[in-house]
Formats: sequence, C-alpha cells, structure tokens
Amino acid sequence: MISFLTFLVIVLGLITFGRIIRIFELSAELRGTDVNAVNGSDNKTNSLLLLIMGSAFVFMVFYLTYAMKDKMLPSSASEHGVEIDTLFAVNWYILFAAFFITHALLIYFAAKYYFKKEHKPVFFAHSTKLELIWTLIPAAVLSVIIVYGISKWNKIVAPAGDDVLVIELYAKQFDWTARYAGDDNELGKASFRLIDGSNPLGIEYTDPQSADDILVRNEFHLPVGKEVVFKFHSRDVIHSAYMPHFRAQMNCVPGMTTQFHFKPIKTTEEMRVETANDKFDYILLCNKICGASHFNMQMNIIVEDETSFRQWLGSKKTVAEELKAAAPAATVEVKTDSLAAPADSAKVHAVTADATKH
Ligand SMILES: [Cu+2]
Repeated sequence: MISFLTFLVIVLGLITFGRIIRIFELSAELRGTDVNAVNGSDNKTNSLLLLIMGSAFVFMVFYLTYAMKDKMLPSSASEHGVEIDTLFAVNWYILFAAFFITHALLIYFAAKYYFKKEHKPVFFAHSTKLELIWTLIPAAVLSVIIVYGISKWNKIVAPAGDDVLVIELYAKQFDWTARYAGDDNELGKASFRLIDGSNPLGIEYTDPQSADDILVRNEFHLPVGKEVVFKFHSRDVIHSAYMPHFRAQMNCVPGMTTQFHFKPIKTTEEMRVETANDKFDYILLCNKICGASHFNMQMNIIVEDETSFRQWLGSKKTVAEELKAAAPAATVEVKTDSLAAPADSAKVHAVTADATKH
C-alpha cells in the first residue's frame, strides 16, 4: 500500500513539475522573451552548482573510502601479505593525493572561469616549463611506484627455503582436492591418463613417492610459521586458487603446474580473536568463472600450531593405506564384472595392464 502511495506521489510530483515548467514557458511567451536564451545569471548559477556537486563528489570519494573500511579484508595472515598491503597502501596514498589535487583544480577553475560576455580568453599555445612539470613529476612518481613494486615482487617470488611443506591444490569442476606430499615431501607422479572414479587425481601408484601422499577434501590444515609451497593443477578448465586472507592467488591451468609459496603467520584461533568473530575461517575460493557451480568451489583452511597440524595429518590415510583398504572391494568388483560380461572384464584387464606400465 505504502509503495503504491509513494508511486502515486512521484507520478503526481512529475506531472506538477511538468505543468510548472509549462506555466513558465507560457508567461515568457506572453512577455515576448525566449526561454531557451542563456543569460549571465544562468551561467553563474551553473558555475555555483558545479562547485557544489564537484565538491560533494570529491568529498564522497574520501568519505565512502573511510566509511567502508570495515568491509575490507582483515590484516594479512601471511608474511608476504603484509608487504602486499603496504604496497597497496602506498599506491592508494599517491592516487588519493593525485585525485584530490587534480579534481580540486579542475572544479575550481571550471567554476571560476564560467562564461562571461565581456571576458576575452588568453591565447596560450605552448610552455616548455609547464610541459616539463607535468611530464617529469608523473614520471618520477611512476618510477618510484614501479621500482618499489618490482623489489617487493622479487622478494615475494624468491625461491622458497629448504624447510617447506609441499601441497598440491588440484582443481576440477567443481571442487578442490589438497594433496600433501607426505614424509618424503615429494609429490608422487600423476597423469591425466590414469584418472578414473577411484583415482580422481590420476596418481601413479607405481611411483614410490606417491605411497605417503595424503589426499584431503572439504578442509585442509596448515602449520603456522612454516613456509608452504603450493603446486596448482587443473583437470578441466582454468580455475584460480584464491586465498584472500593470505593475499595469494594463482591460476590453475590444465596441462601445467603453477606454483606459489607463502608463510602463514596467524592461526585460525588468533584470527578469530582479531576479527571478534568466533566463526571465522580462512578460505580457498575459485576466482575464475569456471562453470555453473563455480560459486560453490571452495575449501576451508585451518591454520594451527605444528603439533596440532602433525596430529591432524597423522589421522589421515596415506595413498598406500587407502589403496590397501580399497583392495578387497576392487577384487570383488572385477569378479562380478567377469561373471556378468566377459568382454568387459577383458577390457578391465587391459586397462590395469596399461596403468602399471607407467
Ligand atoms: Cu573453478
């Protein structure tokens, strides 16, 4: 009901406004003046309006940046993220300064020199001094930003140390699997040719390095204060592993390995205290529109101390243990298959033989 009344008020308001304008036009016609002629006082009004609206615009840019600051990510939970945040902040300070100076001058001069009949414009074609100023100052500022940015970037992507934890993040439509490299800290070989229902990552079981690998879904854990090397893979399309709280994002590209490493510096518990939110969880998201269920492609990340982490990882089955547990079931499956359809069973044998060749 209220929304209908509001609608009615707006419509009636518009009609009234239209009628008032019509009255002005008619009265001008009677007086014999042209309503469309622009006079000095119109120009003055417009210059004042420009000053008000322009100032309001500049003010709102600063005000909204301040008012929305709580909607930003909490402080970085990784070591390099602190550097990225500083880099961002420095860039923003420079941008805000440049924005404020240029817009204040633009609005002020546009308002000050509004059209007056008696004014004669100055003919001004060239000034080497001005050209130098507006070329050299931006060049110097940009050089600072670029050199500073490159030095930070080189630091961030410098090779990881020796004492690292290796994890593969495997993306497919539409979920993530994390594979820990296990005691040997080396991921076993994998090939897309070996992918099937029971081996979604195509792990080469014959590779001795895969035996101690550990696969986890839904949630993965990281030890605080330890450098983690992530190796990213995709099975189907390009996905993007995005861990916003750690300021990390890397594309997962089919057919190649991409890599990034960082050191978590705050446990989940510490972050829950900092954000005053006891339900806070770090998250891994897909940040590449990869298909219908892209929005749901995520995994929680728990950062905890090394002891709890080891305990958690120890409670998970290694690839070898999972294979052992699955073995009797697999035998039964092959038997029923051979009873039902001998042709199919021959195919199963051929595939198994092929798989062991790798
Ligand atoms: Cu995706």
